[in-house]
Amino acid sequence: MRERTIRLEEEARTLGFSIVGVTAPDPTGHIPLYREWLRRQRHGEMHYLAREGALVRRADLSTTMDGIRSVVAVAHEYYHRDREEQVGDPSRGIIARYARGADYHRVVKKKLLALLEWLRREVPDVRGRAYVDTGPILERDLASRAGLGWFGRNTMLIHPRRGSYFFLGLLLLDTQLERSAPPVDDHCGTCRACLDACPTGALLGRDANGAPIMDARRCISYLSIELRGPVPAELRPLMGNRIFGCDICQEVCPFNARFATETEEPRYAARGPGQRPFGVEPESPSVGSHPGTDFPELVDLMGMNREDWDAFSRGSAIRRAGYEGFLRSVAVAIGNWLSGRDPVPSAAVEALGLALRHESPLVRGHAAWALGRTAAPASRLALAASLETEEDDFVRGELSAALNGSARAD
Ligand code: B12
Ligand code: SF4
Ligand code: SF4
Repeated sequence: MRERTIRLEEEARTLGFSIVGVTAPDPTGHIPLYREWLRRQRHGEMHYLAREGALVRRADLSTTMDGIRSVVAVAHEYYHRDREEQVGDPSRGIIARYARGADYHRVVKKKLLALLEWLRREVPDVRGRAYVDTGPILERDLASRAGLGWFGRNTMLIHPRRGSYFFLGLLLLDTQLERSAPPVDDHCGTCRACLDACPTGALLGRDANGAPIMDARRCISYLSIELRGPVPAELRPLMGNRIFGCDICQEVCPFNARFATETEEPRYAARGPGQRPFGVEPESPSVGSHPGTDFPELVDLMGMNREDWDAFSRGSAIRRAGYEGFLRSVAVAIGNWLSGRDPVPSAAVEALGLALRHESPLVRGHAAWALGRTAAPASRLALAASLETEEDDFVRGELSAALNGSARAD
């Protein structure tokens, strides 16, 4: 059994998984914490996390797969370095590293299925199921038990010599494999860098049991990807130019500073403007024009129509935000760029002025908020003109607040 586990780990590494571990499918002891997290509404509008049937499945893997006997956990790394000159530029949007290239769900799942195929040559009748963020499974819990890392204060699973820039994937199997490595001890020590750096105060530290707690309703990743409605006004200025996801609590973690290495997976590289996503065949409909995922210009993003969005988000995890949700975050970022700037970048005011006529009230409302971040005459003119014709109550509220100057920092 030990031999087989070793060979399986070797095969997983050949497939590109840098960390591999095996654990038993015992029920987790962490459901009380999970329930408490839900009771306090810290999951926000992620209702799929709270469905009772799914909770039962999270608690006990045997409800997901009959006859399950082992779990293989793998890590697939996606880190790539940012270009210095782009990082501090507020006229560009930051897309979290994990979403700049091809959709990881597909990439990791395909590799997991290849691993299962390999195992079938050793154990012909083995049954297996692959999961990558695709089912009600506590992936970090299982991966920590398989020895892939510890739960950092930022709630990420961190490996002591690889950091945390990796996706997790799981293979549930009905064959017995030997457990490979013991769980990793907590290495956070007295460090609090992630708690101090989180701009929105989403990280709440550890509870009495030592579990790291996040209020997802405040996390930029949640606000820019999962939230469907308006971003709470008090959180908008704190999002800066993070338009999809957020890496701040990983960027400041000393284990990433020390160990993060460039990914070897070419499909995770950022896409340039107009580039076809991986997995989209040349004969499929035109990729159209889009600004790319490598620190794109906010003004270009704001001008995307639905076709551009389709080309931009196809085959990418970015699609989850939806067209309107994504433009909402872009508008917020432009507002943060405009704030306190004199003279104001006229291209930004123009882009927002056009967005005041967008078909979506969500986009129009956030464009109004963004224009309200500056007292520039062009911005006030656009807001006042819109208020005369706007009929949607939410947008009218945003226009009035913007004209009153309540969104301005000065
Ligand atoms: C919902 C979700 C989110 C939500 C909520 C995140 C959160 N921290 O809970 C939002 C949208 C905010 C989010 C953001 C991100 N996510 Co996310 N997300 C998930 C998802 C789908 C479920 C997580 C979940 O159940 N959360 C609820 C909490 C309560 O559960 P938990 O995090 O597992 O916490 C456990 C511990 O608290 C533990 N516990 C309980 N008691 C105790 C006691 C002790 C002593 C200890 C140590 C632990 C412990 O038990 C809990 C339950 O198992 C998972 C995939 C999956 N199916 O697991 C991906 C996942 C966690 N996300 C991932 C990623 C990459 C991200 C982002 C980095 C993306 C980005 N750049 O924007 C950010 C990171 C933000 C952050 N700091 O967490 C990866 C994480 C990989 C890793 N190395 O950890 C996952 C595993 C997806 C994947 N397959 O790769 N995500
Ligand atoms: S991802 Fe960003 S907003 Fe969310 S907890 Fe980490 S630093 Fe805070
Ligand atoms: S930044 Fe510090 S406290 Fe936060 S997860 Fe990393 S080591 Fe732990």
